[in-house]
Amino acid sequence: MPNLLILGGTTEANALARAVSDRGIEAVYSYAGRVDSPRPQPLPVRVGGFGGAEGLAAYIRESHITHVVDATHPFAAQMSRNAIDACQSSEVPLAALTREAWTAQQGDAWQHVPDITAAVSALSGTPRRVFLAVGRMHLSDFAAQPQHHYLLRLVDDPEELPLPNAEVVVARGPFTEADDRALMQHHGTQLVVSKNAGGSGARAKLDAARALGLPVLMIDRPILPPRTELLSVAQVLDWLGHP
Ligand code: 3Y8
Ligand code: NAP
Repeated sequence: MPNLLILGGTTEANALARAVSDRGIEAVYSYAGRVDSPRPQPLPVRVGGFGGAEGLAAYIRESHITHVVDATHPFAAQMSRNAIDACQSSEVPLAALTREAWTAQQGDAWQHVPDITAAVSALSGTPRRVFLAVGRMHLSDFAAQPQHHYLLRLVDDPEELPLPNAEVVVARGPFTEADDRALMQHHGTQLVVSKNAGGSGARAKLDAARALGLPVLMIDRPILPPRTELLSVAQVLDWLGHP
């Protein structure tokens, strides 16, 4: 009988947690502890870092974990790298539950940049009204371009902001196109900045941008070392031998 560790924090991780719980498979769901009140889960939850790859390997051994599913966000690159190292050293099978990158469709006006630093550079120039929908953790990078009027969407109310000209919407996804369209029209958005998260939980702003004829600055996801990558809960259950 498997004893599964789910590295969570995404819509897909939550769907997996429900399926695993429904089947009575022993599992624990792990959050980093990034937000004040993470979504409750139908599984036992642990919150906080493990202490690097070594700490994760120790956790796997001490908790007699038999399988690890890395269902973290494509930009949670450090966690994913640690999972690969820790599962290698503790000889426990690892699979990633991930989602295809978004690709531009007819009517999209995307400019791709390789990472957050390149996105900051691409924002040089005259002031614009920018919907900076990349969360909180990298906001200080964008302080290099203070000239814009930013619309920020954050999961928790921020203590202070590193941007002089910004308004904050406190909301957690999944979001809808209608709401994102209304939000962007109300703000007078001229440019949307987005991570290429993939999945359904954050794509509303891209559909709204297309509908409004707005350009998108699309930040490509970090490159990860090779690992087993699955694209659905069903594939994970098969991988666990629990279809
Ligand atoms: C703590 C756990 C669900 C899962 C919800 C998904 C979808 C909605 C869209 C926008 C983009 C952003 C952000 C986003 C989305 C889902 C999913 C997703 C983007 C929660 C959650 C945790 C986090 C952490 C948080 C980051 C931030 C990123 C906000 C839970 C709600 C911008 C990523 O304040 C902070 O420190 C926030 C940190 C990492 C990125 C950043 O750099 O700030 N996610 N998000 C997880 C943990 O502690 O382990 O409470 O549910 C989960 C979700 N956020 O169905 O309910 O699956 O991707 N999360 C991005 O894509 O750019 C918002 O606003 O359009
Ligand atoms: P990260 O930069 O890859 O990870 C940094 C460190 O945070 C990791 O080394 C680990 O600490 C800890 N950590 C990350 N995810 C963890 C988890 N699920 N359980 C336990 N510890 C975790 O990660 P991040 O980008 O900050 O993402 C943190 C969480 O937010 C993840 O659950 C991710 O799925 C979720 N999330 C992130 C984004 C995003 O845009 N980055 C978007 C949506 C959701 P130790 O080294 O001490 O073990």
